[in-house]
Amino acid sequence: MSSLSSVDPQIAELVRAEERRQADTVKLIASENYVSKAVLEATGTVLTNKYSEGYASKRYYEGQQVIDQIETLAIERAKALFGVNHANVQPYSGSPANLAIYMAFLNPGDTVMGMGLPFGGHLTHGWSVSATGKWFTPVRYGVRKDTGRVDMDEVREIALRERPKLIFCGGTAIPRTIDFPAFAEIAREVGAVLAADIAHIAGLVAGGAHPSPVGHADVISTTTHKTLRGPRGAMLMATSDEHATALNKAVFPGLQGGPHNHTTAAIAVALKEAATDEFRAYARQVVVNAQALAEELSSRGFDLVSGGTDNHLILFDLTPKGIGGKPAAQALDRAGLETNYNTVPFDPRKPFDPSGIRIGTAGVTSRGMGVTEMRQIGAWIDQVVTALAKGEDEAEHVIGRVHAEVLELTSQFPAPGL
Ligand code: DSN
Repeated sequence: MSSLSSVDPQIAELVRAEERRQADTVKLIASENYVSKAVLEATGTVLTNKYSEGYASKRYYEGQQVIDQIETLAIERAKALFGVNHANVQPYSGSPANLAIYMAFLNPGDTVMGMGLPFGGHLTHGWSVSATGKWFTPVRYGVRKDTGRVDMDEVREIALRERPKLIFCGGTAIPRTIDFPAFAEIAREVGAVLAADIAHIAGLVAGGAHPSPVGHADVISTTTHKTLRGPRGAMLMATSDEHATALNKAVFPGLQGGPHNHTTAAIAVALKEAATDEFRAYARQVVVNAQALAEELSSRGFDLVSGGTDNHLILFDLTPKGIGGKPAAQALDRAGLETNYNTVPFDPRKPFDPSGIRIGTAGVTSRGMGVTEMRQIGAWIDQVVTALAKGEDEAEHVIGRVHAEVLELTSQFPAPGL
């Protein structure tokens, strides 16, 4: 970063500080990961200088000799990795990708059905504060109180009653396998388009550690930076060619201008990495680690939504521990354990001060950590939370001790790309 350091030492120092912070922290945020050095390098290239509205061989600016090849490579790799006929790699991120699905299939006011945000859905699945909830007519499904899982009979009942034109499955805080065939059957029954939002689990799907929506969902949307371990970006895919034109038109010119070509290149690199045996082993280990961490927390009296996990994600309710999710997440962060506070299903508290915490194992698994480290992390979470419940003085002492132990662990497991 020699040029950055000389032109803007302030920003350069802040970037270095963030790099140190990431190196020294156990990243348990379920939607984050560490990209490889190769992905990082592709992101920081001259491709950022180029405008390329349109699609390969049909652009609105000259000079696309190279960009066309890069975007085509990314598309071909996405098609091969996920086994789809169509891929669009231009959406800037998950929310614009999902908005493009509305643009492709719905008119303003049409009904969309998605999982409610407090149950693990995403804002863009029709939640009230999102444009998708304001400009369309949202109906929601949730999870059962007794199981913490989606009840497909209830989903079917709501769909038959409300007749949505679009159904979303998937979300941001779902610890269990998504039943794509069951959603597809319901969508077919009511004549809806089924969109599978696999942002969280895309790396697990690619690596064979979660069933694929291909052949079930009409459209698949995903970010590229979570379990898939690419740059911040997104993709839209379709099993058949039927929806290709509608999706492409919705992304450009429907919603976006020029694609971010440096991101497209980095997505292509990440997709190449995800097609390896090494990545398949990584995806499996992410799930093994999550299940080990879930067991450790469960054995220490934590109340896990749905009782455990099938994927990379664990959601727990801190009510039985006598504290809220937010103070607990803040205390864990001071101890070097990075999480996010999160609503839990039927949460009586507000989203900005909810009852739960969401964690995931994509990042720690990228650092090479395994079951032994998961058990240790579970013990640290318990120690910090238990101390916090007793009061700040007790917590300060425990946080200091855990933080020193976290630094010792992170020094043994260097993060990729840093
Ligand atoms: N922010 C993402 C997540 O954390 O799951 C969803 O948009």
